[in-house]
Amino acid sequence: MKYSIITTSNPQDTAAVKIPWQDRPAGSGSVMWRYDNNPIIPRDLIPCSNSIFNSAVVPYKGAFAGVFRADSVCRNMRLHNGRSDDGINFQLDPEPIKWVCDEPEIGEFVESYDPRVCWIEDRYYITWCNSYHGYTIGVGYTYDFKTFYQMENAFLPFNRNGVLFPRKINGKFFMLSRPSDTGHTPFGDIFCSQSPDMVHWGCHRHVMSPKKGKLTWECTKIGPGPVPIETSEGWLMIYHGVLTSCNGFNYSIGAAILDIDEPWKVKYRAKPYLLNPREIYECVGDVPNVVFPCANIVEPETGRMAIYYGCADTVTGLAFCNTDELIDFVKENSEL
Ligand code: BMA
Repeated sequence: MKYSIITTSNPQDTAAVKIPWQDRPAGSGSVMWRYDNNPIIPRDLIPCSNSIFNSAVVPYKGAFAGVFRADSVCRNMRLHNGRSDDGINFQLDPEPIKWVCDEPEIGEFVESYDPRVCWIEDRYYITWCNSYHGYTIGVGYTYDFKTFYQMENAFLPFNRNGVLFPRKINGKFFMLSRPSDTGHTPFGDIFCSQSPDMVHWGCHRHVMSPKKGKLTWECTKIGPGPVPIETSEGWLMIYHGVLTSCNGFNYSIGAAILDIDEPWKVKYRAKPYLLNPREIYECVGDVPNVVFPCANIVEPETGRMAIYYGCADTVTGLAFCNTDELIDFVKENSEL
């Protein structure tokens, strides 16, 4: 490999699996390509679900585990625990996760969505968009994907897309997020915050704004996607960007590289998107024209990367890229 991958998910759990993979289709010049049997998770995999999308998967004990957003047929947004032997075919618990929480004020939430799962030191942390008098970032953890513990919310409302870095930086936990409003938020920058204990968050720093000025794929708002990957070139951050067309929001996937020690500093930012809504399952669904990445799994030896993304707020898709190629793409097409 040209660049090295330093921190991804739990190294033992990552080494113990064969990550989902398909070679780039013949004739394609795209830096990111789709699994040819997408979507991998249908909207009605469990009896109560209207849709399953924007979900997080990690290698876990020789197989794959994850936390999944399943909106119910009553259109309540909930998080469900799930498993897979191959990272492609999943079984989900039909009942939502019941969090263990010492603080009833925090535990009584009504909605939860868009989870991310991040291995740090000794456990898998989960961050999600949590309702507490408005949406903010919920935080919890699990050791075994059986018992889930809920901690304090990270921020005041309104905030979405809380994404942890997979190790402490200069002794602190770091989290990316996207402050927002009460509705569908026609704006949004990525910020990063620091915490000594995963409870108290501060030292907030601005990372990136949408590309305003002219119509770009990310001119309305941007938000962090999967857990950033530590590489020899910096933190590789995959994110979503939104443009407002005459038909409403259109969500694509992009990438940037952040400084290792001061990750609010952007070193490179690819001008083109990596993937945009164009397949039928990305363009037709409850919210048309959405590709929304929430997880990636990387094989450090080969740089193969599998990306899990929500499609049209309805089903879950899988895409692939090669980390060396993605880093070169971001560097060669960078415009800050
Ligand atoms: C965002 C979130 C995401 C969703 C997206 C497109 O605000 O609600 O869960 O995928 O909008 O609807």
